[in-house]
Amino acid sequence: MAYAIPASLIEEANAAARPANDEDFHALSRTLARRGRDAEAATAQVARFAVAVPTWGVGTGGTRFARFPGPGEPRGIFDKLEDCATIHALTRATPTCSPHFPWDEVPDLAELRQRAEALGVGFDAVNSNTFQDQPGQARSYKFGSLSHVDAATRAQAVEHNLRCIEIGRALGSKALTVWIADGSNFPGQSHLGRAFDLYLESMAAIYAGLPADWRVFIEHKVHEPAFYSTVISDWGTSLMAAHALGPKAACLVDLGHHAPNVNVEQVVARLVRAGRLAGFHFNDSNYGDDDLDTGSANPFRLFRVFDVLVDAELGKAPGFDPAYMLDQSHNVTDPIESLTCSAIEAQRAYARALLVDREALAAAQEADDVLLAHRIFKEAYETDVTPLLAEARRRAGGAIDPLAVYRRSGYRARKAQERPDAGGTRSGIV
Ligand SMILES: [Mn+2]
Repeated sequence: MAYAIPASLIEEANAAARPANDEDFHALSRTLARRGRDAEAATAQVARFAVAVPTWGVGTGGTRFARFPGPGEPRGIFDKLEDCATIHALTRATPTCSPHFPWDEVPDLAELRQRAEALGVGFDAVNSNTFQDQPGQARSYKFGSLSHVDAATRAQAVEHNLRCIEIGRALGSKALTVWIADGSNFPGQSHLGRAFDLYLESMAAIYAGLPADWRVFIEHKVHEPAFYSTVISDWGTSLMAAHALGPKAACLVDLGHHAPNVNVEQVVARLVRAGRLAGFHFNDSNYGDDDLDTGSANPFRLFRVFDVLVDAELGKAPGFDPAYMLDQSHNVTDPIESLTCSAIEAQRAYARALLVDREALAAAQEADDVLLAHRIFKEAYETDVTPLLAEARRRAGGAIDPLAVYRRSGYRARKAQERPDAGGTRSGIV
């Protein structure tokens, strides 16, 4: 029987931590009441907030230089599901995982669905992979996939995406996320216009295979691995593609996939306005697609993104039904610890954004009172919502201090025994 953190361990730890958190939560409630904000309402909303964990995120990541595997790493999708369930048990914020194919391929999809259900984990968007070659693959993606100049290679990439939809249907997923690495490294290497046309042609074939209640998420990225041009480089290209494909296509924003200094929250606002925001991949970055832990380097930027998301949620923006996922690489930490803290950081930014006094903000904006508008905005960001998040978790059956409970449980050491080292790769990104 695979080890799982017992509910009793969480309950015991919560009993010890509760008096202090109750005190802090009541103090915060009073502070917020003075500002006309309702701590109870925000707590209930935070409890409903959910962010998916990518199955590949529970394994140790790497850079293009090296990978430093940790003990007890998941050996396959069934182990990954256990780790995803553990994060949800601690945080109550990650009820679903986002699988990736062919990495998570198994012979029996019904078994995969049953195992996930038994662990209480659902399936969010399914991710396809045409950015690397698989063993025995007929044609290489070295020079592209959905936009490859060779029709047979494009057809192979389309087939793979259709297969992902088929897998997703068996798992109860409702969306396919498509990120392609297609692009060029040399000026002149690729016809920039034709590459986009070929992409649209391929995507139209994938779109035609979507069930009626499915969506396809287009994920753009300005650079890497192609460093001169990327076919789906930015939100404008992504929106053009979504419009060309139809109403089931929407644009996915990943925090690290933009040129330096791009105002990401404004990109989100534009896509909300267009009714085409598919969702958001949370991580953090200093330079590019760093895939640092969510909120670790620039929590204010994360808050600014959430401000737009909450504004859309409260304003009931047409078509606003975003899928949220953590998308980050854990190179030097225990991935479960990183994902646990990241889910909480996403909730933290969400809670702070809920606390923005939007009426007062709108009035200050209308009055051209620049600094007052900024102060109203900043006041919400500066609020320490830690006790509110802990209270939301406790009420949902999670841990007041998830990291402490995880470490006390000895989960990783137990998994190291249950999951002997499979001798996997130590090379970089694989
Ligand atoms: Mn992403």
